[in-house]
Amino acid sequence: MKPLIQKVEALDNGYFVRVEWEDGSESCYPCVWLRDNCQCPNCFLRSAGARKMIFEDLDVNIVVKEVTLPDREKISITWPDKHSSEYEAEWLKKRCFSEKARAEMREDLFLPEQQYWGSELELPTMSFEEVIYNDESAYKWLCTLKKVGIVLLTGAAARQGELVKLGHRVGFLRLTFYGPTWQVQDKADANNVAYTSGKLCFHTDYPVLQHPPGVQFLHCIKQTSAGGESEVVDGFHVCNKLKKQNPQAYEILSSTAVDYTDTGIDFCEFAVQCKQRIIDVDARGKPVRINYNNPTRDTVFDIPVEKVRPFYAALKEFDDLLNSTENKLTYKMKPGDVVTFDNWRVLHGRQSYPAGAGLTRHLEGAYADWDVVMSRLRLLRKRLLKRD
Ligand code: OGA
Ligand code: NM2
Ligand code: ZN
Ligand code: ZN
Repeated sequence: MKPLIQKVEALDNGYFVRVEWEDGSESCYPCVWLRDNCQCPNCFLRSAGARKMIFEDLDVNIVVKEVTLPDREKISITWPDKHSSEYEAEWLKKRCFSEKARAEMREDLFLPEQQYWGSELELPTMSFEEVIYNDESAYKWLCTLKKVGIVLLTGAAARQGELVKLGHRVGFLRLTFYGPTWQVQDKADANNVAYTSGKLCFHTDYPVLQHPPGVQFLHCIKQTSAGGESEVVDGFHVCNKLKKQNPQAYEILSSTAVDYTDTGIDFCEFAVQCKQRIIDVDARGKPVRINYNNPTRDTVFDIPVEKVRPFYAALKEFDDLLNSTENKLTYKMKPGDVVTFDNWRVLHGRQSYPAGAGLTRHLEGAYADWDVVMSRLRLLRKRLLKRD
């Protein structure tokens, strides 16, 4: 159902072009934007889908000389320097500047809708095999991962290497100082608290990196009989609760830069330092990323002395909410389970387990970036729905 144009005219001394659609609705386009986005081969490189025109050649005060409607599926503009541009109706419609059209485009591109959850969540579960081999399953997996923040995949082999397959499925994994994939086991002289048999309180992985991994995969290869249970909690849901319960605590956690540190040797030697706000918020104050890992929070704390105790009080309130039974979800991974989750949103932890002789528990872990995961999601959607 292609949109058709009824009428086109220049407005405001040629600074705007107004398009009237077949259904009576209208869209208004600034001429500077139209000229900037000319789709002709001189201005736009089709093979790259990218602008070729250089910004220095754009007259930001440009007006149209003439605008016409050669047929109802496109408009044609002649510019004062005789350059001419054509714009297709469908292309224009998608780029309409109205609040509604922009919101639709935003939703299409970024899938911002999220479903917050508490302990009542039934872990979305899918077959690992199907996600690997079936495009519809892979698409559903990634949509749920984006919306709910967590999906359990079952039926992977109980050996190393399954996450590399999942990495190929999305594109590629994110390399860090702990290697392309990493082994969560009780290790002698552990270079990370995760590599012990101790309890891991709710955390997000790797806040010491300036761009922490967006997505995490944990594959259970061997599970201990006693202990080792997993816990997850929706960090954004808890943020909302904290904001209501104690706006000041929320303010402190979303404004205080906390020092993180990680030093050691693994994939190679490392000495990483970073400052992160535990609750990262966007310009409107909405949480966009949790950066919280107690073991790597630095002993160095670069804030004025009088702000230290209020900070701890705020963090205690947040941590208590993370651990409240109505918010957290507990489960125990079985060999062959792969939990995939939004590491910017979902905090995870594990119960301690007995440090026995020999290997009693083994998970393989890996990271991916949201850019890569969302790119795969869009490509799968395009292929499945045959659209762009
Ligand atoms: C980790 C981690 C969870 C587990 O290694 O960062 O959270 O169940 N592991 O061992
Ligand atoms: N591991 C599991 O931030 C962190 O140190 C999380 C990372 C060691 C790769 C743990
Ligand atoms: Zn052009
Ligand atoms: Zn972790």
